[in-house]
Amino acid sequence: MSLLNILRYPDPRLHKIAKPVAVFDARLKQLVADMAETMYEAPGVGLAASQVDVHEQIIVIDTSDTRSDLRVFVNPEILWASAEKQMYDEGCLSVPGIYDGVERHARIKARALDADGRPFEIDAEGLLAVCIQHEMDHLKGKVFVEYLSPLKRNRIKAKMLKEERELKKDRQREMQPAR
Ligand code: GNR
Ligand code: NI
Repeated sequence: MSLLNILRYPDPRLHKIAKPVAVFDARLKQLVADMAETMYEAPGVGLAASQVDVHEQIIVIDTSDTRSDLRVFVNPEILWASAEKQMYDEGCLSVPGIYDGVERHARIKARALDADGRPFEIDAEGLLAVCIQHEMDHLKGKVFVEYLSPLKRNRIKAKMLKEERELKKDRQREMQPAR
């Protein structure tokens, strides 16, 4: 098991389109295990492979209070979405510290494959429905801040780039011998 590095917005690699998984082998199972470990450690309720620079259609989600209900979605599809929308204050591990309202379908029916390649269907509402839609956006190269106004998005981008510069400085300082 190992923790994976999570790309931070506005990293251009977050906008790559994920390809369907064709082979359900040990490599896929290891990647899913590492994504789950990374999600739980963060901590987050979901993680898309795109966020760890793997551009394949793989998502892990756990919206349970006990953090003991891991769901794996490979090659997910939305089969049905309610006309009714819901507004939810979203966050993203690729945009740490930013939370804002996004409107999405209130209920969905989705189809996906599990880590063994077996198909399943799921009806979702509430946070799970939000999370599935948020993660499927990542696979299409879309980050939730793209639903916000250009003004908000540009402020978020500037804040993230400033933090990036400060993180870089900190990392360089760590590399210096103690004085
Ligand atoms: O941890 C997460 N919380 C969250 C809260 C509201 C709506 C969506 C999410 S997903 C996010 C983890 C993440 O960035 N997944 O891509
Ligand atoms: Ni996210």
